[in-house]
Amino acid sequence: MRLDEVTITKAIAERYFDKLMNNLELDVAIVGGGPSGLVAGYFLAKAGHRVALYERKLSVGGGMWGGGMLFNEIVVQEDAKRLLDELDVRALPYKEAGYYTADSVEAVSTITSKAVKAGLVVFNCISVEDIVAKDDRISGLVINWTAVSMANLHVDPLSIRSRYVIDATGHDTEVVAMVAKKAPGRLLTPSKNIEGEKFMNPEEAERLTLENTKEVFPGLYVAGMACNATFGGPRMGPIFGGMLLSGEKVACMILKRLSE
Ligand code: 48F
Repeated sequence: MRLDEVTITKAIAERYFDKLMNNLELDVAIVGGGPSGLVAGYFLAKAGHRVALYERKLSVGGGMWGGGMLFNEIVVQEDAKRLLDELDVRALPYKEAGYYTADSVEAVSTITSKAVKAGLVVFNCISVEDIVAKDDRISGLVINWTAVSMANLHVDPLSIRSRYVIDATGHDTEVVAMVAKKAPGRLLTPSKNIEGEKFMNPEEAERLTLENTKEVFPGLYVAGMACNATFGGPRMGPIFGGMLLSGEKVACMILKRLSE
């Protein structure tokens, strides 16, 4: 067989455009491919919904690759160990009871693989730069190539429609920030605006991440570190149980809404 460069080009272009066209109207759009976004995508896709994840960078995984200060190990507490089991990530018990460690490269690659094989469609190198809202409810996302903003080019974006959106963008809680800017004083937070992340406190942060995994504007949910930034919880450092549990919780909440 002779390999032809134009056939290779056609195969890539056609397959990508099929993927794009098949994912313009979604049940759930996830912004951010860190641990919380990937886990949410896994559970939503596993339940049979059309769900796509947009990640600004070339690779998904967010803050998990680097473990703590580039030591590529993550810590997960007892409560979330069952999720590592479900996702086929090997967890090693630490000598102090209730703590487990996992190799961060195995964690990112295995969770991503499980999510994609469950049906999650990942669009990498795409940044969400705005939201679509109709009748005071989020109804979609405005997307553009990350390379466009990196090169500071003046290029108009495209849009997709989605019944629900998850902001899993981490510390910067970017989608919520877009809503707060365009509809000030309308968030479902105590101050009606972004509360802002607090000092490091792993115990409190892990509890509050889960508690604050919820709808923050009609149609828009927060997951992972974005919960703490939005609702005013502390940061927790390289313990990842709360991120995984938050991804599972947001998926369960949206699955319930989708079934109503
Ligand atoms: O920060 P990130 O890993 O989010 P997370 O799931 O997990 C937080 C932990 O990694 C860690 C921690 C707890 O242990 O404190 O920080 O809450 O991943 C967020 C992802 O979102 C992408 C970003 O590149 C990263 O991979 N992202 C952020 N803004 C956008 C975006 C955007 N506007 N469009 C697309 N992707």
